[in-house]
Amino acid sequence: MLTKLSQLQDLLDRDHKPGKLVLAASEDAHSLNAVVNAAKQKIIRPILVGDREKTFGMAEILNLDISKYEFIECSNPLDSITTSVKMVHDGGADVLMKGKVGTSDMLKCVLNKDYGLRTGNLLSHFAYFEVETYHKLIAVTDVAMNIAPNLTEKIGILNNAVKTLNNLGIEKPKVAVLGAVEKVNTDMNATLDAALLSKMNQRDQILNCIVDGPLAFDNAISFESARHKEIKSEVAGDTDLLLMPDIEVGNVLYKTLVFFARAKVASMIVGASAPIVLTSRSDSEQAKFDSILLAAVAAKDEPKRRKPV
Ligand code: COD
Repeated sequence: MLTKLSQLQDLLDRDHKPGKLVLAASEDAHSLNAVVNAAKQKIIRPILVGDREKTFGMAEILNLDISKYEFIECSNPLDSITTSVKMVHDGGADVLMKGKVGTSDMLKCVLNKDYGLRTGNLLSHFAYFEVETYHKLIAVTDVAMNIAPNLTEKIGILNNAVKTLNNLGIEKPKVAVLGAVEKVNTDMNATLDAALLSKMNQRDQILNCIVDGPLAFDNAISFESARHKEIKSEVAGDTDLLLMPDIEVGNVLYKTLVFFARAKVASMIVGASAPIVLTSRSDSEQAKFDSILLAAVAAKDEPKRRKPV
């Protein structure tokens, strides 16, 4: 059972061959620090793409030696993203990472039909949290890419996250599909979708996990709360993955865990032809480092890279 994000390092093979990570718009202090740290620990080999003057100036202030890394000059962030995404598309790098660029600009480029990282599947965001008050790592999806997923998109988001957890060694993750209440309320769409997803799981239409919902947040993560409400569930109180009803709820939960609960987090985009480290600009250097680690583990588990479409 994983209880700390640092345990992800144990999942890299002893003879781990660091893959190439391309940092798009490298003029970002936290990202630069995290990438150099990950390179020193032989987790990845960096390629920096961005504004040379700003990147090297920042490295000097941070006392980082980036002289030995491959550097590609791009004068503006949009060029940096395009160059970086194309590089991963063409097989020149194994992992993409967002630097000082907007999330939606980055994602639009990733979804580009000609040179993006589409696979034909849905792409979604996966966040993995270490929360002091919970007994194991807990995943949350989707807090940053799919805005208001319909049932079909929720199935895609769920499958992406389950596959990621399976690759991290969690054979049958327990999935709580969240609603505001734990009973189906026909006026609350999230509870209807949750009930359908649970039934699809029972009927083997969604595999390799145990899905229950609707569950409210308290009974999803607390045995006491579930017992108090007399909820009989294999998932309640022992959830590995929280499936969010939409981006607003997900994003507020993400930031609440980080800012109020001081949780640690690693996150990435899954379902693309390569792992994408996509942290928010306000995330700490530690969150960026842990996200690189998570992506490196994910890249290792996909040796036969899915071809971009
Ligand atoms: N997976 C695969 N293909 C997708 C996905 C997806 N998740 N989303 C869209 N597509 C495909 C569509 O099928 C279509 O072919 C093409 O991409 C464009 O689709 P649009 O027009 O619906 O998408 P865009 O380009 O307008 O927007 C896509 C974004 C991911 C940019 C958009 O959904 C978005 O802004 N998401 C939120 C990002 C954000 O601001 N996050 C911040 C939180 S920190």
